Amino acid sequence: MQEAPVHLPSENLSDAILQQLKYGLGKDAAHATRTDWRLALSLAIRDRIVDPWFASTRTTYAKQGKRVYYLSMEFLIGRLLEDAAVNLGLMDEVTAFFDERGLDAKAVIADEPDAALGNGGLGRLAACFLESMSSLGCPAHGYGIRYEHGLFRQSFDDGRQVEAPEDWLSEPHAWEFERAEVEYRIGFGGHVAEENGQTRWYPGEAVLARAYDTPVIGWKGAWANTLRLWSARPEQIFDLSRFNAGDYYGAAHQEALARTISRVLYPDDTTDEGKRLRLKQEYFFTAASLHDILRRFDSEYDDLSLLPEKVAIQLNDTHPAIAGPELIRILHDERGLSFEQAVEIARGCLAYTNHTLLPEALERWSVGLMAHLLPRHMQIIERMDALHAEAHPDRHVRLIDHGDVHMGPLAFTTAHRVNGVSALHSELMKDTVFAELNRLHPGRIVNQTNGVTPRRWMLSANPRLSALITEAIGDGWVGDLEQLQQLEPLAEDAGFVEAFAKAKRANKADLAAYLGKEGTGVDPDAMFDVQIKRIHEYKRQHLNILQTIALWQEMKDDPKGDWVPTLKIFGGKAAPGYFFAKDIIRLINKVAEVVNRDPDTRHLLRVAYPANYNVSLAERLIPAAEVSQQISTAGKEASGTGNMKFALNGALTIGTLDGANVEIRELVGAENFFLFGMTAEEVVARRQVEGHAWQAISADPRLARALEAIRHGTFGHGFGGIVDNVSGPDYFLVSSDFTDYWRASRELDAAYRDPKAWTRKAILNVARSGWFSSDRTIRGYMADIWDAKALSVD
Ligand code: B1N
Repeated sequence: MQEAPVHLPSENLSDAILQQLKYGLGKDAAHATRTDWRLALSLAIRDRIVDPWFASTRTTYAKQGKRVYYLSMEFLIGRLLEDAAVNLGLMDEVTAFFDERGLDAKAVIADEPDAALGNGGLGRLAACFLESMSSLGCPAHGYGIRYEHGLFRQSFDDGRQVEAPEDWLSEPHAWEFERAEVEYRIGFGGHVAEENGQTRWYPGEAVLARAYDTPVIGWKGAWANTLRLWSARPEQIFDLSRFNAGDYYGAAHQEALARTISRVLYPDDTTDEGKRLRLKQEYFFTAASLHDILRRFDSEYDDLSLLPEKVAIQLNDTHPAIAGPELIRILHDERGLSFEQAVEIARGCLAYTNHTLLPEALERWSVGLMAHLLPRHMQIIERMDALHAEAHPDRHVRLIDHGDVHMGPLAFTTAHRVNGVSALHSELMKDTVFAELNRLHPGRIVNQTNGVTPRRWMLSANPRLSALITEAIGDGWVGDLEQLQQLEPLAEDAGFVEAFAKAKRANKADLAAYLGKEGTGVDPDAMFDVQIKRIHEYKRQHLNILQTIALWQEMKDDPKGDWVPTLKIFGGKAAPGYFFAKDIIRLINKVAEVVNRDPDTRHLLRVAYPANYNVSLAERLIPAAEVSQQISTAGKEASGTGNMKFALNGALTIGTLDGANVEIRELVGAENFFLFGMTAEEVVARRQVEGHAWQAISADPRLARALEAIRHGTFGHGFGGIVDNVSGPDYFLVSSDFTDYWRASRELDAAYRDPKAWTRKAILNVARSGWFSSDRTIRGYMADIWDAKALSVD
């Protein structure tokens, strides 16, 4: 943690950086390391955020605006320096400052650790939303956990994923302000007592939640919100009597236990392990956030019935769903409202976003565990369950079923709005997991299709394309992404088409140089085909690698054929306990080894799998991509957000009708999108066909041959699990979709052979992707869910 700057920020950025280096860090320019420069720059930029940040807070108080609270277990924020510099319009000055000193600004920026306080799309969405809420002037706080260790670091050993702890806080962190005075006591366990007709919970143990604030500055620096993360501390630092008795371990026990709560991010993406610590984490940050929200409310108003008018609380999936019972507990037990009033006010404030329909990802907690850790909340859940059953006696929705508390239905019944993250996903929610609840509460489910912030995913990640766009249509698109539509006519302009292709080629050359350093020599003129996301059977990286194997085999048959030289890039981590996904990783790495050294084909096909995919690597890969692989089994990917980033950066999608792919295809045009595969409905029907995988393999000799090569050890051994799965149960229908995927892949090759026509399609993808800005998404939440108004500093 850095000390607060001792000097007022200088007007001139160069002077401010030098001042911070000297007075903030105590370093002389002659001896400054890259990290010193990075910190000095960060502190100088942070200084410029403070005034707009204070002004935003003052404005919200003065105008008594409705505040939005975004509760999320994950904020995958990545690096913050460039975001801030870009939003404040300081990038040119920053580059000039380091140029003058013979230093590389890019390297200084890349020195910042990538804050990986999230697993994947859900956490990155929260980060894009924070930036958009600031850019729009929506008064908001993000609330989450200040994990000491973010998502594990991935490396490969003989193709196998190896996990190492991530340690971002071991380096100085320039962005946060520790708030030692903002600390809440969070209880667990204990017992519940009735006193004078009032119910009181007496926790058996407690930890302290301490606040750490990171300002989030919006576009053009006009507004800034706060990301407040909680860190767990013991109530008592250590047990002095035990220490004095020589029991050093015992003395430190309490502290270790407490700190464990904010120690590590759970590395699960879309599957949940029923772990007691996870439930503690969930309650810990939710309770601390609610205390904080109510403290702020109490400082302004004295009538609790105003709460829904002044406070909107968004639950990012069910991870903070204990907010319902906790808010009801506070309002009823502690503030004396009737149970019914408390439920009504809580529901008026709360809204819930569902991010997945995968059954294994729908959170449940055993009644025993819940009653043990949160006895009063368990009683409240039971009472709500009974009330719901009473109100709808002929229905079967239960919050508690087979000895488990179901967090989805709990979140649904304690929220006034429930939203899905793409049009298809929201419809499927109504038809499947929440069918019954949707009948009971028609209109409660709404859709807000995800989005991505153009400041990070275009302006900073792709400066070449950004400059080209700004030259063509001005810079209004950065704050209003739909303006990209003005590029449409330029798809017919030979000069623009050429400049666009040149920008993409330069991005590819940058990436080729980077991958070269990583060990995969690649040809920047090959077609760059990218699949980056968590490794999961439903995302079907194994479908992609099977197709790659089949392609390699055909190339080997006919190396003189008219092939499109292709670079297949994979990136992504598997949950450490997800062994099938780890086998897929090893298979991709082993295929890469074989294919990359094959003298017959190495000029035609390469496979690259850079380790430790994270936000910063995505920022390198996406601007250089030409093909975006979005090939999940239809009905399984709730939305996707990578798919939007690719289209926005001019990659063409090969994909299924799943999640937001459906909307991408509608907007960019079917002729600019390579569709394949079964629809969600067909998927359900296909699973009923006896021997579907075997039938598909028998009908497609390419697929049969690729599977045969794996079985015979062409890529080493130990892949029987994958082959058996896709030839047998094949729940994710890899085999059944293979033939159509092959067809679409070859159509893609054919299209790539005509560079002008390809670039035209790429330009149309960019021009028609404006709708996927997270600004649009946040406006939707503000209007349909939060009833919140944007403010501006006068
Ligand atoms: O949320 C993203 C979507 O774009 C993706 O399609 C979706 O898969 C992703 C348990 C999850 N759904 N569920 C999770 C993450 C962590 C965890 O412990 C579930 N992530 C998604 C944004 O809407």
